[in-house]
Amino acid sequence: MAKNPKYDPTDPAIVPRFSDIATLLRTKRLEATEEVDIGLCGVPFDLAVNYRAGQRSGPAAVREASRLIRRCHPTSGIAPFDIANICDIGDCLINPMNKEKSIDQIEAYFDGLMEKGITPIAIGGDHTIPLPILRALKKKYGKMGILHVDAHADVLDTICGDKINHATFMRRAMEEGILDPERVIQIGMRGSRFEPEDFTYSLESGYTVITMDDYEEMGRKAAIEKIVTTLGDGPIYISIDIDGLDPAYMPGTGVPELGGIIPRDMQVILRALQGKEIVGADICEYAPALDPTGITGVGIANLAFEILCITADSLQKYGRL
Ligand SMILES: [Mn+2]
Repeated sequence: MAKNPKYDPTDPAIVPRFSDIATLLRTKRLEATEEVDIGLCGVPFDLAVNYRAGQRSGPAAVREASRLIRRCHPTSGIAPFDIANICDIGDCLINPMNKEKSIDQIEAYFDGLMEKGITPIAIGGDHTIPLPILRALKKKYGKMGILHVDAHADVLDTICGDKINHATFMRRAMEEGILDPERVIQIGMRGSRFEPEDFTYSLESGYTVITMDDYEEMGRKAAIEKIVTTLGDGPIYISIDIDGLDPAYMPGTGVPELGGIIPRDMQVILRALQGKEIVGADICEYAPALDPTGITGVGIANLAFEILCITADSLQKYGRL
């Protein structure tokens, strides 16, 4: 199999998994330059959660869990490292003493990636980080569709009087004209609510919402059809709050909710996005201190590989390599 001459991935068939320094999906650790097509990066920010913190340690733990990942997708056959120049470009700088400065730093960092033509796949960090990421992407792509996987709709106006935190990004992004509401799909919503109206903003804005009750009624196949149809044509972003998945499989998160998406279904849903114009993605809310077995980190590394495969394929299809 021909390898991209620009890139020599670390092959676990040659270099043992337990050796060397850990990187995201075993890619080379390189600076974010114009040579990079897809930048895997960490955003170690957790200053805007209202319950259990520790998501700042997510990127480092996903690097360790990435040791398991191989080079080729088992179902699609996509070998992303043969298609695109994919690197671990390190972590976005944040200020652990200042939320507002950190949000600005994150936006500026992703502005820089856009200028260099790098498609980002970010590992959080709490679920505030999609807002500054999407602000940067909007300057390049305009309004986007989004697949938002989460136990919570993240459309509250405020928590404790605060407007930018891990429960508000899907509202702020709409207010700021970042999202095309007709191409917004939210899936996985469940759990007790603050108020009966917690989801009203989603519905009034025209988002398509598949709660876990809906998902169980309609089944995976029909849900995938709805996701694919809603996202339609044009640029899409993928944001996974890991609490969208069932805490039996993904316990290492700040706000676990019973009765979520199982990892197998999440894999199949992501595979169904092959062919879409994917412009960026994140997986957030992993708190390794709450993950004693490390299984959440392993799950996230595998979901990041799923996203990487469809993203590399997308860049090739849309002529962005
Ligand atoms: Mn969330």
